[in-house]
Amino acid sequence: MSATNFPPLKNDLILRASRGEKVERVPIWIMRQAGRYLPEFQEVRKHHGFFEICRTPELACQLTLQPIDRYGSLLDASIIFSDILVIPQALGMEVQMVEGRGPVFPEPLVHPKDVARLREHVNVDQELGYVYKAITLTRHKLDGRVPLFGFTGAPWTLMAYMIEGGGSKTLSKAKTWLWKFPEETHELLQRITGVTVEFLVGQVRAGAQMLQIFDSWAGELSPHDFRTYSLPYIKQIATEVKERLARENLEVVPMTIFAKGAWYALADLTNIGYEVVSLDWTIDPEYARHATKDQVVLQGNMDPSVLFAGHDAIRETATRMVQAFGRDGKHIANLGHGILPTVDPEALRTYLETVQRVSAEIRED
Ligand code: 1CP
Repeated sequence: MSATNFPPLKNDLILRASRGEKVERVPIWIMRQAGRYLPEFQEVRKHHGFFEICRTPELACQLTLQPIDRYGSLLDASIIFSDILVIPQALGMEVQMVEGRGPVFPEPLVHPKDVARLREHVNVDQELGYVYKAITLTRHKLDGRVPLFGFTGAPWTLMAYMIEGGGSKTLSKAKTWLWKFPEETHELLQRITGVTVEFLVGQVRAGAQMLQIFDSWAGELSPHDFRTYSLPYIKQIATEVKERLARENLEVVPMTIFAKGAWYALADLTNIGYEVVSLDWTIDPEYARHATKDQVVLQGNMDPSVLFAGHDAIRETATRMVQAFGRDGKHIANLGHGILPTVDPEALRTYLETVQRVSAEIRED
């Protein structure tokens, strides 16, 4: 299937909002919107392994479309079904998805000498070509209903997984590297950054219309360590991706940074090449506007757990959120982190409906 001649886009609300244009209502999508809370996802998962799905373009496409088919015009974007851990795999590490535990690396990096185990030269297009194929297929199958996000993990978050060997409460092993082996840490982060730039450009070439970088573990770092070990690479990614896209005559797509927990870094995340800064629920919208000097579009940020509290609580919290971000636009609604696996899909519907209704009302006033 060709990465050209895609069907025309019928809903470009999120693209216009990302570029700071005044739009008729707040666009909305949900982090991890294709996932375990959907019975139709569980059904497919019964028959296929997680990474098998990621590597099979037809299956990845099918799962990407599930929330779009279910919620119809209530969603304004789709995100390709994949995982941030495909980059460590492309670097040569084994990652397994273990039932009830999540991702597990059987042989994590223990000491900087283990970095020699990583592939020296990664042919990203070859290793991750299955993601590109899934993106191209999905762009055709979406038939222009909504734009498609490509994504990746930020270098710090990926490095942390590669050292911890999976999820972790303290990240003490990964953090120890920062202070004990700072030079080797920078070398590793730089290698991950190079692969990431290549991967993001490839996703746009394949048809991705926006890009999001997930720094899910940013909030585990002190402000000093975030500025030393995460921010420079996040910045390099945006700069190089945009230069490369322009040079290759590809669309210079809007980019979103989600540095979860890094409320202290909002000013630093402004004007480093990202049009959109995604907020977790601990950040007050007014504070975020002030810290970013109103120079970026803000995304977020309802606490995902509100979706367990019943339809009234969802409506009340969603209304307050839309109002707090204000009537001047520059807001893309989402949750403050990924949707949780035990949420009732109808609770999500109430959230989506409320945001669309309230945001259209306040723009009309
Ligand atoms: O619609 C979508 O958003 C689906 C695509 C998607 C995305 C954007 C998946 C599918 N994973 C991700 C990103 C991702 N993966 C992040 C960044 C976002 C975040 O902070 O939540 C992270 C940290 C991961 C790593 C990961 N993969 C975890 C977290 C483990 C931990 O505790 O640290 C888990 C549980 C996974 C598996 C996974 N990825 C995606 C799904 C649907 C699943 C569940 C797998 C299953 O079926 O068992």
